[in-house]
Amino acid sequence: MIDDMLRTPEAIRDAERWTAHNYHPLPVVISSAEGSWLTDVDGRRYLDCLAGYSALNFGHRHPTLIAAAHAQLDRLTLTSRAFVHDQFADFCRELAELCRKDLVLPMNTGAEAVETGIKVARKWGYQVKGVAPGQANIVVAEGNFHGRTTTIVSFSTDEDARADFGPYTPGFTVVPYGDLAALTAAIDENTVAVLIEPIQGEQGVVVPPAGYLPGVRRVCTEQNVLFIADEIQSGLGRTGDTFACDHEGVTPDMYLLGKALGGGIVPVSAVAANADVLGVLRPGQHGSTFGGNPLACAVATEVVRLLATGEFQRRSTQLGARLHAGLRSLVGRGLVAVRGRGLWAGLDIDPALMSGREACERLAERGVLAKDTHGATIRLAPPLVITEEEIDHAVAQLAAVLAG
Ligand code: IF1
Repeated sequence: MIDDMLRTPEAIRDAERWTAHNYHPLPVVISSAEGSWLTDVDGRRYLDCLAGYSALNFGHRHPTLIAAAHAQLDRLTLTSRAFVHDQFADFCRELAELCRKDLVLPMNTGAEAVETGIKVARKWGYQVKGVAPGQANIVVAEGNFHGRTTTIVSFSTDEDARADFGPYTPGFTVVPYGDLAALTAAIDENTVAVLIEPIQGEQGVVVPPAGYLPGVRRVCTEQNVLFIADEIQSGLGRTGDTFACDHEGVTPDMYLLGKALGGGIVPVSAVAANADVLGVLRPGQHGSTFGGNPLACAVATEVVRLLATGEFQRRSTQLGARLHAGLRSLVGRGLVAVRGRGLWAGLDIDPALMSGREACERLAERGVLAKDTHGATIRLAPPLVITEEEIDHAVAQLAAVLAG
């Protein structure tokens, strides 16, 4: 009887009726959220261990970010880049300073930042490095995920993401992730950039071997190739540092940022690089209707200020140690392997027990929301505002699911 009264099944049917089926969401219908907690249409509460794929690093509706959005909504929301607005300079300056770079180019989605990085690297290659016209190539990694545009899926190694979207964009060389020798061998006189995730998110939170990122940095410097770090998911506090590259003291030539930069409120992405790179762009050569809009800048400036304190990076380090200790205790008790850094973990479940999807369905029944990546792998990426007790609760629910 109570099930008949639940609004969830009806809300799911309505959603499925009117949308393309490019997702297979868990059967939960969220209606409100605060901090690390979500509430569904029937009043059930869930601990959020996905955080919008790291777009909600500061939790749902962080008061500082919501206040910035409310204030800006009552003043100015959009001008286009045909004019300047009074939120723009602060955002670009403060983000550039956080990245220790000269310049920032604001966009909206992560894929737009990636596409911007590809275009800028190619133009830099022709105009600065002297690569023959139309010959630029970019080295990328197996298991990459950089977004869903036709150019980006052209170099994906995930058939689900790539199949039947051709003809594909040329100019990309795929090498095994973490293999510095293969990456070095793939660089030739036409290589303008290496584009990698410092930790591969969708592949299952894959941390490269120690020394790999410093090696990529060294080889790119030696070969006059731009090192582009896609920190859209790994950046902005997720791994315990401001950027995942920081963990090994590596500074890329270009940061690609997104997700949490928008505070979980508006889509905000950006490319940060020095003037010798971003300076290749002239008016009319690249742009976006919403890129750098006043509302986005107002929220993202407060995001940068939250990160400038180091508080969230410390939380991610300290609470991440607690999370990983708890997860490691489950290896051999249903988990095969645990990977990750900070408040970010990829878990390989014993495939004989259940799939990642099934594990996430059972976790949802226990009030914890997470997302599988592939096969029997799930990722945990809670908001960085999560508490020790909530971490212990999530690990306990996972242990119960694995114990059957
Ligand atoms: C989906 C995955 C995660 C990203 C990195 C660029 C982008 C993403 C490292 C593009 C986006 C999102 C896309 C979303 C689910 C999610 C995802 F499962 F698809 F792969 F997080 F792992 N670089 N990742 O992770 O940013 O254009 O989406 O703003 O497409 O289902 P976007």
